[in-house]
Amino acid sequence: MTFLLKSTFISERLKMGGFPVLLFLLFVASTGHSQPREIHIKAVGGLQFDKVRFKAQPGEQLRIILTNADDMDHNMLFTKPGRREDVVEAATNMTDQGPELQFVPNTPDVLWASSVIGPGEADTLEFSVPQSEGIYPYVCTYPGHGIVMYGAMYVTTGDLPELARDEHIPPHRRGGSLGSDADIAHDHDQPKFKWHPYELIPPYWYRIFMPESGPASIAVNLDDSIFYCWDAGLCRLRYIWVDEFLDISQPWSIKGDASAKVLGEVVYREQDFPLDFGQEGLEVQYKGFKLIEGGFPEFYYTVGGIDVYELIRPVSSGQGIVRRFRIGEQARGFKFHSTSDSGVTFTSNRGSWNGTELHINEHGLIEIEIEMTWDEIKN
Ligand SMILES: [Cu+2]
Repeated sequence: MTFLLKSTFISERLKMGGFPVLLFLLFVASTGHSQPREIHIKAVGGLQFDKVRFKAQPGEQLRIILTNADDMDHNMLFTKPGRREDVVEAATNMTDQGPELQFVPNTPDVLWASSVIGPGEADTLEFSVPQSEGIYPYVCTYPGHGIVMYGAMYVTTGDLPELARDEHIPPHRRGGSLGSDADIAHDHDQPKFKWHPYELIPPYWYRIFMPESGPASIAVNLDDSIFYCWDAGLCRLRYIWVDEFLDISQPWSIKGDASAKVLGEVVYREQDFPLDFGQEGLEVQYKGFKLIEGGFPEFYYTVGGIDVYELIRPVSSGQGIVRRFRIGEQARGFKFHSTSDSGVTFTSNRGSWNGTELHINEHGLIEIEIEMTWDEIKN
């Protein structure tokens, strides 16, 4: 079939004189008869690709055969050099659209992407390797996987760096073997593999299934002692807890909607959407988040078209958090409803309190900080 098409093309070119034919024959000679080189990569237990790096020649044709040998869903995206983390963040911010779009964010940073494949399934990517040499990451953007499940395609005619010092592969793979969890797929109850043998420095976050929250939850570790769960579906804080962060072995090792386990003690649960712009039933829309001011997530959403940015940080001393809201100029004042009987003390740098309600009667851009503190939990 392919041959036939090429013959037709040549015969048409022949009518146009010798020069294009020569060019075309050169083209056929260089690429026409070479099959793409096949590279087999498996998604395996412990959120990893069995192959964490490989070398490719500039311009070479490749066929990547991705097989899912794990017991949960995965995908695989190649990104432009240095763009892996941005792509993972963009995938995280897809929320509701994510599953439909195979968790592939719409950004030019994504070069090629597979579909989400379930256990035992496979998908194939075929492409010409870029001419420009560089390190092209590949990553699984299934929720919660991107921070650990990745590898690197080295487009180079030179040598690869020493494995132990390769910054472009997951730290736990620099020893040269898989994450030594061969039996995790058969042993859900006692995962032997530690997900993060390297130290994570807060603030950091997981996009993960959380108890008492919607499917689009983000769990944030503020400072290793204060943590919160933010629901990106409803655009609101769900709860705050202290002492210890999460047990994440369950949602990462079992297919389905198992939740992470909150390890510490919950000190606050917010009962309702806290902002009141004086109108019922305003539509709340999640827009994404950005890491700012020391790596803390600032959430961006709209309420009836009014821009809201919410940043949560720990208080500088003691037990508590500061929530900074930046409200767009479309607002004509608003109220903040604190959850009563929560055992948490609320103070703010502007507005006036009326019981559990904070009234802000200002127009234009408003930036307000609300401090929430609690007594130390005694164990
Ligand atoms: Cu994955």
